[in-house]
This record gives sequence, structure tokens and C-alpha cells, in this order.
Amino acid sequence: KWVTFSLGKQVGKKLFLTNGETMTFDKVKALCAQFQASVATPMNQAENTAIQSLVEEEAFLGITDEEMEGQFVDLTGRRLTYTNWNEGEPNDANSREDCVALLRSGRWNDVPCSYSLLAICEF
Ligand code: GN1
Ligand code: CA
Ligand code: CA
Repeated sequence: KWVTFSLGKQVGKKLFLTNGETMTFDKVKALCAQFQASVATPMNQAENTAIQSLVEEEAFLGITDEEMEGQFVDLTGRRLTYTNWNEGEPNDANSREDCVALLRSGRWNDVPCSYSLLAICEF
């Protein structure tokens, strides 16, 4: 039996697409911008599940608290209306976690932006 995985998932009007590569948050932003897309940002449970279906390890979400510590916003600067933090997160471990990883479980964890995680864009 073949194990298959998918590189894209449509939910409503959004399409989430990954190139299967891992990279730092800045590089994910640049990659998505190249396609007039943005970094995957789940607005609800259905979108979170769609992104999760593309993730084998961890992927960056388009969410940071780089501007103001503890104040997580999307890449347009808007406060979040949907979150799915893992227990104990966000914890800004070592005072240097300003980016957000979607874990295999679908839960979120704040991590260093310099980490190398799966790139997923939304169109
Ligand atoms: C990880 O490895 P550790 O325990 O210092 C994680 C943190 C989590 C923490 C939860 C880079 O930190 O973001 O909050 O586990 N670090 C990374 O226990 O993923
Ligand atoms: Ca932080
Ligand atoms: Ca954390």
C-alpha cells in the first residue's frame, strides 16, 4: 500500500500550498510574497485542520509577536480571533520565541523565528 501526501489543500476560498521545504520564517515570508501569497494563517478550526494535513513535522504560521512581546498578530498586524495554543504556550522560551509553529497535533507553539520549519503559503 502506497503512502501518499498532498502539497495543497483547499478550504473555502483559501488554498494552502507547500513546496515541501523547510526554511526560516523570513524566507517563508519572502517565498510566499514572490507569489503574491501570504504565510498560512488559520482563521478557524477548518483552516487549521487543512494546514495540519500538509504538515509532517512542524510548519510556520503567519503569526508573530515581534512587534510587541506577548501580543500575537497576523502579518497584516491584526489581533487573532482564532488561536489553538498547546498547553503552556505561548511561553517565549529563552525570551526569543516570536514566531509560531503548527505542531503535528495541530496545536500551536511559539518558537524562534530563526528555526527552520516547513513553508506553507495561502492563496
Ligand atoms: C521546547 O526544548 P525546550 O523544552 O527548551 C520548545 C518551546 C516549547 C517547549 C515546551 C524551539 O523548548 O517552544 O515552549 O518545548 N522549543 C522549540 O515544553 O521548539
Ligand atoms: Ca515572543
Ligand atoms: Ca514555546
